[in-house]
Amino acid sequence: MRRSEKVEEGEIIEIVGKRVRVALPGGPAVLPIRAKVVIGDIVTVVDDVVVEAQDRRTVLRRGSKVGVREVCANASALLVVCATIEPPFRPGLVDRVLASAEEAGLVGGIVLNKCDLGMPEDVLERLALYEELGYPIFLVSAMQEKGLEKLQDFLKGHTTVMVGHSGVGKSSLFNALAPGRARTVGELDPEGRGRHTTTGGILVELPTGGRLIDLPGIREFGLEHVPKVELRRCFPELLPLRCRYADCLHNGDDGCLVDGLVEEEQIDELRLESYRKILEEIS
Ligand SMILES: Nc1nc2c(ncn2[C@@H]2O[C@H](COP(=O)(O)OP(=O)(O)O)[C@@H](O)[C@H]2O)c(=O)[nH]1
Ligand SMILES: [Mg+2]
Ligand SMILES: [Zn+2]
Repeated sequence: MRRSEKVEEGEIIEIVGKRVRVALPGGPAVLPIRAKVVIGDIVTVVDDVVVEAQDRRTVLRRGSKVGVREVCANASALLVVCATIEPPFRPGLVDRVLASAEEAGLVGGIVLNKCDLGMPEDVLERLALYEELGYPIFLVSAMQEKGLEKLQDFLKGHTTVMVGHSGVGKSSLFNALAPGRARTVGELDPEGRGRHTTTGGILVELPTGGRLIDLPGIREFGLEHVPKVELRRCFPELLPLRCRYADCLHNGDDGCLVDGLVEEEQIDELRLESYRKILEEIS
């Protein structure tokens, strides 16, 4: 007769090649997986094997040309990390990430890093717009460890995912927020290739409170998984619009109010451009 099974509940805190590091009641362990899991998943572990992911409160997805992937589970906030310069601020990427946050039901926000290099006027103007839309903005310098208090205050209440283009200072910021959990600075992000998982993601508890997920494998943030009519919900300024048709996609068709509102500067032109560009990518 088979001896009784050991059943535990754990949380996926790191992807280690084809295995995962799981936080278990008795401490973390690297275990094999028999189910599709992502960082942040609460899982059932039977006899030291991850057999099942439990129901998720949230799931963050990202689309790309090769399909849609789940990147992490149970997060509550998504911050896009940008730089003042080097690399330049890219509103298109910011819009995509914020839209992904809306879609996943996460609180979206922006971290502007490298503030020690000066603050370009046009970037500040863009940020004022995002702030008006309700997104929290954090101005920091990871290198000089400046501006971190306000960010840490925000992080306290959340499990936060940080994404951003290579070179903006994600690893530096991660190291400043979670000392001792060193991420390599100045390294190009690998593209995730794991069959079941993303490459190299990690979830850590912050000494100042809250939890942080670093997902280095992410370069694109497509929204191919969002139905066309749902994309409107991912842009808060489009929500109150009452065009002639209730299912108006705001692409300038008969009876659409959007272009008029852009003209009146009630809706930002670049935001609308981002929306329409994403809309076009959704088949
Ligand atoms: N001036 C300045 N440089 C920074 C800052 N944060 C990171 N860097 C530099 O930017 C480069 C990329 O940083 P890294 O953390 O690897 O970015 P990642 O690719 O987003 O993980 C490195 O040369 C860092 O030293 C900052 O706050 N100010
Ligand atoms: Mg990095
Ligand atoms: Zn419309």
